[in-house]
Amino acid sequence: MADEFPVNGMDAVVFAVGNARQAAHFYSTAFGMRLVAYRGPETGSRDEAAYVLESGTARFVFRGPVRAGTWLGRHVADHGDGVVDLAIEVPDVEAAYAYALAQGAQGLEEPHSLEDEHGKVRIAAIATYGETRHTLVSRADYHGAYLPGFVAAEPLVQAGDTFFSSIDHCVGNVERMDEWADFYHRVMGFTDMAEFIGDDIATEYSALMSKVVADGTRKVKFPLNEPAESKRKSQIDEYLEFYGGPGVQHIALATDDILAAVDGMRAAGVEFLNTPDSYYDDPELRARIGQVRVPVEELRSRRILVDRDEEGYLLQIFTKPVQDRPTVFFELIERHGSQGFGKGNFKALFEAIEREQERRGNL
Ligand code: TYF
Ligand code: FE
Repeated sequence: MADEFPVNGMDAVVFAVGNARQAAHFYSTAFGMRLVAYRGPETGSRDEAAYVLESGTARFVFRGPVRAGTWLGRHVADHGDGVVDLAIEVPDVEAAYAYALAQGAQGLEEPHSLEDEHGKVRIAAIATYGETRHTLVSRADYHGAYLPGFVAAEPLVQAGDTFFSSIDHCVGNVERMDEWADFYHRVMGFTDMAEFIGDDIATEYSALMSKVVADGTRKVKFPLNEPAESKRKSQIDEYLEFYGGPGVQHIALATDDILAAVDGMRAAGVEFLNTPDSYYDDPELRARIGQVRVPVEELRSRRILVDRDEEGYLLQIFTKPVQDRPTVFFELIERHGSQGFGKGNFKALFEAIEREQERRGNL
């Protein structure tokens, strides 16, 4: 069957933040990213500054308002720092946009070209959950640092270790998961991946339902969470309340050395969720995970989680929210065959999140 909506992969995660200069500094020093491009008042962008950072193929863009009365400033006032755009690289912007609109997507930007001395890109955009959008980018004929309008920039800090090499998945918190899963099925031809957390599996610990949609090649993976009824306030409800609606919850970053990444990021001040010793002492866990590439003690000392399925195993860990609001956070994930999302860790993970919710007074 022909792919109705071919994609090349994630192009960028675009954040709206109160102070893009400081965000760029934080992601340089604490996340080991490298500034590669910039746009701002000095380059003719009168309303906002934007910093483009990379780590491997992962690209983050931080946009901040430089004057009063902008859309961006209003977005930050409403939602705090957050993700405005999960940009997807596609081979054919016209075809992708036409298909999406024919399938009922809301168009936000008609296909158009941007050009400079480094070549040409084609761009369009469609709406997704909340105030989030998917920019569709074709950059096969472009050789500049990011996009026309941006200038190449030197790293903000001296080069250090790189902690991750690509974007593994981008998770959305929504009010109605099935509606948005259907949106990705219909509009992008995405299909469900195996992992599903529903009422059947849900225990007192998983006050959420989750479904993963992905493109046919599994290069773009979008889990979608919906709050579920429980005795206590769902972590997803906490997000929806503090973000002010649906939005991106976490970005998972693929690493080939999660031990070094956690050590480096912790040393730079990044806070990760804690996992109790009982997780590592559990004989059932020990039996289930079998042999992994390091002794369990190496995982325990760093609070790294491990999960295994028929295809292999994965190591993962979650940061605490990275801004004042209890909204966006990050995941580090090191895959060894498993294409899952750590279902076996949901209980331990959700308990850790609930402990944080409790500390915030939001349970
Ligand atoms: O992306 C995932 O599905 C995993 C697990 O609030 C997860 O990282 C699911 C929900 C959640 C936090 C993590
Ligand atoms: Fe995840």
